[in-house]
Amino acid sequence: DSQAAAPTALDPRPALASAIVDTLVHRIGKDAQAARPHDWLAATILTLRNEIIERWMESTKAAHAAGAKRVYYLSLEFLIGRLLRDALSNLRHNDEVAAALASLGVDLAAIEEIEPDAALGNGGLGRLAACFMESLASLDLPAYGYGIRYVNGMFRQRLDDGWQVELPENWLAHGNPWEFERRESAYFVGFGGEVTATTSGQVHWSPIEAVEAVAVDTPMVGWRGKRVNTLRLWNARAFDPIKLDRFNAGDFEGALAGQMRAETLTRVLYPNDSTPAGQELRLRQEYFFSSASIQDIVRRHLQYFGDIRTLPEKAAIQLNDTHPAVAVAELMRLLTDFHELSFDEAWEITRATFGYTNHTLLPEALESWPLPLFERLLPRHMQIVYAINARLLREASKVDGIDGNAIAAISLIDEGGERRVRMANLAFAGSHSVNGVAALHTELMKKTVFADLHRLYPDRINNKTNGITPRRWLQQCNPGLTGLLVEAIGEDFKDDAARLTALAPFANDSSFRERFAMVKRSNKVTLSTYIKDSMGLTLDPDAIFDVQIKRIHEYKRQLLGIVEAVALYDQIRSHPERNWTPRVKLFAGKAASSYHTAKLVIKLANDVAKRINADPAVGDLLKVAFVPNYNVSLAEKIIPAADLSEQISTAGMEASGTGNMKFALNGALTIGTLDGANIEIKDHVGDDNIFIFGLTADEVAEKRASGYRGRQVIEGSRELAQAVNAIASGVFSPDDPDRYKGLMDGLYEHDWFMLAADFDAYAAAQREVDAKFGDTAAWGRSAVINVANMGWFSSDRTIGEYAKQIWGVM
Ligand code: 26Y
Repeated sequence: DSQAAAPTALDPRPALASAIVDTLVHRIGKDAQAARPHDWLAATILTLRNEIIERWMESTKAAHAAGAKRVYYLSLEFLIGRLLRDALSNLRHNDEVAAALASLGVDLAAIEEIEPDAALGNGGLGRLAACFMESLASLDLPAYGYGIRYVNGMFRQRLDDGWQVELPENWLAHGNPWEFERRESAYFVGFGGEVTATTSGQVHWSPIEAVEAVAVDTPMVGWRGKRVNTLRLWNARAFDPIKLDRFNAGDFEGALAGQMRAETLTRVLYPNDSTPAGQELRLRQEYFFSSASIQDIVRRHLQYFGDIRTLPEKAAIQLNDTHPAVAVAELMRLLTDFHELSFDEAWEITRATFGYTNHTLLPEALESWPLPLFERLLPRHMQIVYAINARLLREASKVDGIDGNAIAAISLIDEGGERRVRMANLAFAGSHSVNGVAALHTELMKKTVFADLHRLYPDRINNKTNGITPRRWLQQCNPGLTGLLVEAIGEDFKDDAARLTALAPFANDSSFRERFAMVKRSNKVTLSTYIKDSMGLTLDPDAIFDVQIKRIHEYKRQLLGIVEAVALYDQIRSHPERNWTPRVKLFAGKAASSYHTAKLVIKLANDVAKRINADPAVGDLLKVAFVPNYNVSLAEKIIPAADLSEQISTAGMEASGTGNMKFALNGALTIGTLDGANIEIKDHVGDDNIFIFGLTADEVAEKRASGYRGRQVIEGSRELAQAVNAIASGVFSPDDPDRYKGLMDGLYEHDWFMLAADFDAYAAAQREVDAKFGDTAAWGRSAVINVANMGWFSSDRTIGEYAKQIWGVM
């Protein structure tokens, strides 16, 4: 609450403060005395929004006037997080607004903190889409993001006695001052029904069911407010919201059933990361948003350019994984059934317009739909898929070296067992560019999942190593480090992250390193306060902060980190006389609600933490914490405070990783495997400034092929055996001693993720970390060198490559 009085003529408040109060009064309907923090938040956003809207309109008009080609990023996920600080910082209004609010007795940081996190995504893929939107605007490229306006985004994670409990997160509870509903931009999206053809060959699809897709727009502000682009999210509505005849007959539920059914479509985000949802509702969501987006793109193109044949010259559509792959068939449908192009011409336009990005090679994450389901829901698209397939297989059969097995692998239809439509093959065939998200991942795409399609179209697969926006992931989340960088090398790096290389000489400047270390320590103190307040756990800010935060997944090997913590615990207890480096191990992340093993890993981390944190024999030498409800905002708090970044996936399994980039940019050293973008981080920061351990992707493949089992390795490693057996025998779960028996048996019997195989190398690398952390100068030098060399991982660089090499817009 504020003690501030309304401005008077005698005591005129600076313009901005008056504007905020004016908004508060006239838009929110409260005065400064009655306003609650949420009212101040809304008033601040609405005031700031005026400037954003003006730039937004200018950006749209300029693109129109120039007849510019537009980029369309189709993604079922946009993990954008909070927007106020982002907009304030990109518009360079932070200090002004903070001062204006302070004059009204309001703390900007406090209201920033109550803005809900827009969590319309699961993890890496969704956050990448958000970084890309910001970079597109920052590079002044006309672009639209298309997705779904989920009412319930990612679930909120609560821990009950260490077990994950999922709660709905209602991010729209207080309304959303950032969004604009565009009722005039609404489209018909049909499902089911049948397809008929006239004698003249005219095809007609009569859906049995339909919903209306209504656009809701959010402005995406680029760096220095150069440009504001649109994130267009679709809302589903019934055409006939209430059946009055039924209502009047007393059937209230029946009267509203259509509305309910339509709204269900955009109600929740599927909280599965890399484990296919498989349900009909998911396919409906995919088609709903793909169809609305393609209709919108085609309508805009015709309105501006008049001729559908020029679409590829004026529109580049990027598919964020296969989730929008049905858009390929939808564009084909519009071009052939409505714009009366021949199949061949439509296919050429489609392929020239689409690009497809693959984000995972995990076979279980590759989307495919049972053919009967696809056909029932999308009968016309099924026909189009068959037609595309016939053409594709005809082309393939003409190529030397493509045999029957290769044909079966290339086909859009998986014929092994229950017939299924392969969305990755559809996306591949329907695009002129197919890219991976890190160098290793792209090479593995060529060798594994897409080997046969690659032989057929050897020029199609290309690499675009991921990036992160340095605005959110350096400037906004780490003002302390940003200020120090400005003192050292000036402001240039803010416009071009590659200029961070100017920092390199400061690695050898001891007084700079001391100031750098002070910033890190201060960030650690801030995080410790948060953890103390939220979890009641006291941390030593001089300990090494060792952090693994990401979705919980077996291939990411949180279990390896936990087992190593147990081994370290055992070592500290056995050798208290040694000179141990105090360590805080932080974990955070969500598990898909149906992923039992991942949930058990969360419980184990909590059980281990409970026991270790309560053991006076280790005291401050080792603390373990699982921080609940990991999301973008929590990442913004944790990453600037990290000393050590854990990137320890089984080699060959993490397509890229992007958290790895955020940590290194904020001066943490990486301990990691030769996987995903870790390899490129190593190349940029240098071997001496990163801790690489473990099997390579090739070695993992060899071991798997040769029938590797964990047992031999565990029995040959005293440290590992002791830790695994302690966990298996219930040392950390005295209330249920067998809780982890199955989990540990899995390591003996299969160990698909090579935890045992990599354990000794990992433990040895951790002891190297300890030694280096004890050498303040050596650690500080490496940390500074990391920051200096991470500019290449800016998503501006990534988007520049997409723009030049895939989209043709730069
Ligand atoms: C099919 C459906 C259930 C599904 C939903 C979400 C499948 C996959 C996903 C999400 C995948 C994902 O987030 N992949 C990550 O993409 C990042 C951005 O490219 C990579 O950095 C990261 O390595 C990869 O796991």
